[in-house]
Amino acid sequence: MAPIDYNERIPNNVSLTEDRRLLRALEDWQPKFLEWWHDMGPEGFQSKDVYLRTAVSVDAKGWAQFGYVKMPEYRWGIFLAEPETDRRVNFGDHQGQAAWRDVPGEYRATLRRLIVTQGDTEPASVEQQRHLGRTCPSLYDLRNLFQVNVEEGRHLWAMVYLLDAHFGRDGREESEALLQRRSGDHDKPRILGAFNEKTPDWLSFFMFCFFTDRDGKYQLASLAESGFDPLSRTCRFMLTEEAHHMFVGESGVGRIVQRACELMREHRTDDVRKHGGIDLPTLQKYINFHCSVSLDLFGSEVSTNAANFYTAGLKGRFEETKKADDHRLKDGIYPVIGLDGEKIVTRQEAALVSLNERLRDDYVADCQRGVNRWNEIVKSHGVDFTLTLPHRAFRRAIGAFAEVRVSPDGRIISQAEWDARHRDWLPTEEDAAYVGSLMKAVTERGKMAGWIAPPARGVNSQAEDFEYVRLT
Ligand code: BYC
Repeated sequence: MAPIDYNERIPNNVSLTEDRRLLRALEDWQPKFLEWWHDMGPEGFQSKDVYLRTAVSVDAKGWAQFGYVKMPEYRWGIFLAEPETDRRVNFGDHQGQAAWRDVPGEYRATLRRLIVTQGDTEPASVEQQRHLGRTCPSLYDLRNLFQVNVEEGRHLWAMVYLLDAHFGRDGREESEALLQRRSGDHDKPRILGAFNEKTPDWLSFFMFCFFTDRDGKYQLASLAESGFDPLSRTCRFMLTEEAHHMFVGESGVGRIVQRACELMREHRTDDVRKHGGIDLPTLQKYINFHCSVSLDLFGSEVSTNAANFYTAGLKGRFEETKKADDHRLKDGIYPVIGLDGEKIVTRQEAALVSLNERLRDDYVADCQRGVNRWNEIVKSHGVDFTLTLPHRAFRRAIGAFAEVRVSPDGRIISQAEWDARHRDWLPTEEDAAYVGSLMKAVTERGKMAGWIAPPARGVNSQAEDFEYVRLT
């Protein structure tokens, strides 16, 4: 396998120079990407030196390289995980066949759609986060934001590579369109709901990284099982980057929880707003919002699309090859929650059409583990409060519960009760205004905003007062 070649205009480990047509297509797209980055990427800071990590190889050691980079000079490129020898299609109707190096003609449209949907989320998140730099709680956090942003940019490159390499003119058109849609735009919105929401403050950003990037982890892990080998290899490498984004989310919220608890103890009060903290009930509302938006990203509980993706060998289950069953699922069943009149019930559905719900189950269990870790912080301060995930039927816009009102603890309620109570469950304008009022940039070395605790350790073991972003 070729090492990553940083002497190329487009760094890559796919021997790009040997495919002149593809190289031309990507070199044609590169300035358009940079134009998009300039227009829609992080606002300000583009000429500043940021302490970023850059992949130098795709193995575990490849992340060792940290250094100051100006964001527009970040070496976005094309990195695929090492090929596995004799890899097979591991599930669905083609199980046992050699994994495909090229797109099977019959699945061209479906695969293209999956890749475009995945690709669309990457620039969308950069657009959503573009104003956050101005209100960073510390240089450490500012640097983490930019690391996330440049890596989402690289994930876009990853999908554009697949489109340009394997889908001809259609692929090139899709690559252009990925730069033309805009998060939240009325006329040309991003494809999936969560990617048109606003990320107006750092609490929302950390929640987004915890909940929405975690959807990314589960979707990428399912696509990493794909019988289409280039997609699998691309996603396997993307997953190594995704892990950092979830760390930013979990540790970010954890530090806010910690600060809230410190203030509660110090001032012997639950009302930490008086002391410039974010109180636990407000955090709970943000959890309810971001969790429910992200649950929608898994699609309907019962989905023939999901069944078709699986049967075709295009998108597997989380850790497909570790599961001990026939990997065809034609006869299997799976418990899925749904509506029975005014009640939420669990039904046994055919396993194939239940794949979205199964992936959502894996996701919810993973989210719960993170919430448990936040609760450990609460407990360690002797505070009596438990953060919880909302019921998965709460505030859903996609799937079986889209038409009903459900409380965070999973009761179907009337519109009147929803109207009376939703302000207790979701961030209100006042909550958003309060959180917004805390968003004042702290950019002195080693300093931290008052509503968030410092991180446990610095990036790449740097000292507390390390200059992660050189602002002068
Ligand atoms: N919003 O059978 P259904 C990430 C559409 S995040 C709007 O229910 P299906 C990242 C659906 O397209 C990971 N529309 O669902 C995170 C379909 O439309 P058509 C992104 C939605 O198809 C943070 C219809 O509803 N990757 O990487 O089984 C930062 C019925 O579909 C939504 C992927 O999503 C929604 N929420 O599954 C940066 C992987 N949900 O066909 C990055 C690729 C459903 O009727 N995508 N619809 O026109 C997929 O695997 C699937 O498209 C989905 C939906 C899982 C999203």
